Amino acid sequence: MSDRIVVVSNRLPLTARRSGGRWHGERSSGGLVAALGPVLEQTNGLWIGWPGDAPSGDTTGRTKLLRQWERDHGFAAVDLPPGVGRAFYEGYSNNTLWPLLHGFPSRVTFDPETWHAYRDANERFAAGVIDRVRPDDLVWVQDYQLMLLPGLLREARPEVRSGFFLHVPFPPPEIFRILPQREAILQGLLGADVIGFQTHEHMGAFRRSLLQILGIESRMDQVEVGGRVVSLEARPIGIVTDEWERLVSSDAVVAKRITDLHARHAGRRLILAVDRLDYTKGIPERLRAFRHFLVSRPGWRRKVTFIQVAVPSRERIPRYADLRRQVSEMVGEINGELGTATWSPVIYLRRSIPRSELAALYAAADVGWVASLRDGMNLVAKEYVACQRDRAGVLLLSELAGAAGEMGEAIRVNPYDEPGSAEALDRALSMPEEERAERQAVLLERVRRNNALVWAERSVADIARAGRDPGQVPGSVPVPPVTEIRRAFRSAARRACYLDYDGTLVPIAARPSEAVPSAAVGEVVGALARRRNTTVVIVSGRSVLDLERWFGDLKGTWLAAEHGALLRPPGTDEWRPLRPGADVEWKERVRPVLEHFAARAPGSTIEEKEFSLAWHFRLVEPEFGDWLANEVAAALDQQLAGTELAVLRGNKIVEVRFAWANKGEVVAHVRSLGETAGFELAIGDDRTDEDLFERLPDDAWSIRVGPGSTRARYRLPDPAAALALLATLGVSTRRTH
Ligand code: GDG
Repeated sequence: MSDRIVVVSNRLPLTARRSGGRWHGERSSGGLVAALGPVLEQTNGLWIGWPGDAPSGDTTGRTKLLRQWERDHGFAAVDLPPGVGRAFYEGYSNNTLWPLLHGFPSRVTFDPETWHAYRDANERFAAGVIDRVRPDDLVWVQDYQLMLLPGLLREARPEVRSGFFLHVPFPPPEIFRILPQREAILQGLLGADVIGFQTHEHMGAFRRSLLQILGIESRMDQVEVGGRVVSLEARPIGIVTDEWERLVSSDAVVAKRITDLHARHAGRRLILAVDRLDYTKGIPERLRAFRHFLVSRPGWRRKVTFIQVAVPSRERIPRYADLRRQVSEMVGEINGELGTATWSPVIYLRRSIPRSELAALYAAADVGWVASLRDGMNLVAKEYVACQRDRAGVLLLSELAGAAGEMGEAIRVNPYDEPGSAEALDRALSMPEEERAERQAVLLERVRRNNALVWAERSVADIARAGRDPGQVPGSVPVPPVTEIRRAFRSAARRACYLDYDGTLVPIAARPSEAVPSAAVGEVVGALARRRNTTVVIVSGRSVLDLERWFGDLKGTWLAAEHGALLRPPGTDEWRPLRPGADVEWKERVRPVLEHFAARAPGSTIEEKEFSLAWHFRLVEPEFGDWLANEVAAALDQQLAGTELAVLRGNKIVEVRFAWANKGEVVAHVRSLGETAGFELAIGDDRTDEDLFERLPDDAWSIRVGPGSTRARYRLPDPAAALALLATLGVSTRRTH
């Protein structure tokens, strides 16, 4: 890894503090610091973030300290004026985005002032990056406080590669769309080259929001915007497993604490929960479930103790202060109601405890209980497993935490289900040792393998790769070497040419019916097809009717209609389906949906082909049409999930067709007939032609017509240039076969 890494996060790993008139840095011990430390060190990297409030009065000492940090540690401070900092952090970040992203719309506060502060703060962070970044750096932006930053950086420094990682969930579009600034936030993120999520579920929700809100279609792992490719990755974060294991196995202080805990709670099973005091963590829900457990299973009373560590967090926000009161009251209630003179059911530690104490608790607890109502990942689950090592406690894990996707051997719980959680706790406490050991061994192995260092390295490698694929950099795809192509064409024993129609052989017309081929097109394609040992395939999204009308007389060419769903081999009049027997009864279900939308948008039409249905809205008022198209696509996407159908959002069209009906399949079919040895060429202008390019071998002559990112090797500016190239191949000379 040689490129310098520049991490940007809301907080720096050091906070500037004054005590006794002197300024010093206080380290935060977060997992992110431990994970990123090694990659930053290796590359002599930079970390840019906020160093904590600047008090009024004389700050020369502070300024000196911050300068020294940058020089000695590569920690560069971005200051925020107090008003901005608060409205940015407590306001928009934690009162708007946090509840929204966690799927609690009723807790979201919308305040235009805080939005301005959020933008302002993101601009200040961006300026901090822009001042320092070098062209070869890899910038890696962390989390929801900085969602506008990738876009701002892209505007100012388009050549710099950047990534963004979202530590928290991304909600379904039905929730995300209530955010008044939804477009700006999505556009901000799309400034990055790579957007990383904790889980595929969050990534899928993001993709659906892109479609519904911006009308941008995406593939499973990438999205094309403004001629760039943005990669999407699911990269679940891990912990620095070694550090936790070392604490438990060889730290004397921790060992002593573990012994003390066992002695103090002898004869009782320990249940442990560790959270920031945040409503997403399900603390009241878990207390209720624990009470239910004790009430419904009195046999366990006095035999268990539940230790809840809750670190105060965001206390200036009223909702968090309310939660703090609520939890204290609940603990008091349970202990008062069910405790005895010698036993408290719940031990409540409402403060941050040292890591050594935390490690000892993790190691000593028989059950680790995570009850998040929603959580990006939840590192506590992983830390518990790491500290148990071979002791085999049981992890009770909310199915709504990102970690659930990776930790299948835990007992999964729905944190809203009080009796269900009580039952799961009972099961955990009663589980035979052998089963516990088996589950723990698999979990531990996975926590070790997918650790935070691996996460950081992979994420950085994703960013390093971005923008290095020549198809992704505008202007970097060369024009085709015509002489070389002609030479290859001539010397090949067999040759195959795949030609798209609209936008490739003829310019795109305002109305599809106007895109009639000129006489020159017929001549050029005809001449090419007349060359010996040459297979020509016209492969288009058009219907059989259109292709018959325009190319019916060219008996020497293959025609492929509806993106390849139907084929007419050379020398015949007969069209055959690519997959015989494909059932199209789905059209009966999809047609009413399209009709419903068509009725709302005068001027739009439904086109029915043999294997597809499309809704065209070229004549609808553009903004309304686009909005409606997003709705159609989203509605169908959901309805058709898991079927072999695909919903495609093209230029002024939403089309439903079989996922297998794509141009790549045509290549595969023609190749399977053995007609392609020697020379292969493909020309096309849009996304559907990328399937064509993808199926061809690397040394084939693939040519993209017009702008847009592509995996083709070459680019031509327009259909006229494409036609000129094909014309030179069609001309016979004495030297050819
Ligand atoms: C966000 C996402 C995602 C807790 N109490 C003490 C203490 N901790 C440490 C734990 C753990 C961390 O805090 C909490 O991490 P989580 O992952 O559980 O949750 P969030 O703070 O909400 O983190 C989350 C994470 O980002 C990473 O991407 O997993 O979903 O919400 O490391 O050990 N540490 C010490 N004393 C305590 O009392 N020293």
